[in-house]
Amino acid sequence: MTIKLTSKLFIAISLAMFLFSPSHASPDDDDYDDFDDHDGGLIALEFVQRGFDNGSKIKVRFWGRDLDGDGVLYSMSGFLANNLPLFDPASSGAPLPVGNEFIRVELIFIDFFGIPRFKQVFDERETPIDLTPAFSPTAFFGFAYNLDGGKLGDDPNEGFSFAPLAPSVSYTMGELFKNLLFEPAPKLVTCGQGGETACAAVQQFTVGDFGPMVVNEAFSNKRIKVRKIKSKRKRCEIEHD
Ligand SMILES: [Ca+2]
Ligand SMILES: [Ca+2]
Repeated sequence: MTIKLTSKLFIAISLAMFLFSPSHASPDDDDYDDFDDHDGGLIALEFVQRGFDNGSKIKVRFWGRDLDGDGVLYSMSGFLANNLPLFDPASSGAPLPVGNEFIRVELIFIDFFGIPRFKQVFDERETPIDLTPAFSPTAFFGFAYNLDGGKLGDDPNEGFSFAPLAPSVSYTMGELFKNLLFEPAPKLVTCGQGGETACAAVQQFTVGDFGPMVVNEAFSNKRIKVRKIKSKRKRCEIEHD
């Protein structure tokens, strides 16, 4: 068995263990106003990804700090950093940088797989991203966005992996994570390319005889325009529109 297959099998087994794990934080958490921004370095951004079939969309808000000042808001669990390159046959297999600059992300899925709406919250203050190579409930967390005011996912070094999310859903975007999708899904590309390509995927799993099985999936190739979160009032408008 190749390293690639071994790694995939390991991830499949690991994901199965956490398929039905509870949310990392209460979906009703509403403490984002408590963020300390005394140094003015708080990054508070939001976007909506559209372009899925049947009008499905995802609303996302996230908070973080560019701690190393490299102009990229970056987060990569130790598990992903060490295993993600192995999925790419053209890759040298070198680990990605491990680290976390994320504080919190809120995701609202609308009209996916017969579910009108569900919300998922990840908060690093409650469930820290595991920076060790070992598997943990945050092992599939990864994110990279160039803080140049541009779109998210239109550069090959960008993307994210938000998983596992209840109810047994993963949300993956960008070329950086193109090899993370469970097959037979297509490889992800940078957003906005034409044809039958996709830059983002939502996959829903169930437990099969040999590990997780994809039971539903949806794709989008819509570019993601990122905006600053300006006020609580605006936040509420978005939540209830
Ligand atoms: Ca950074
Ligand atoms: Ca970009």
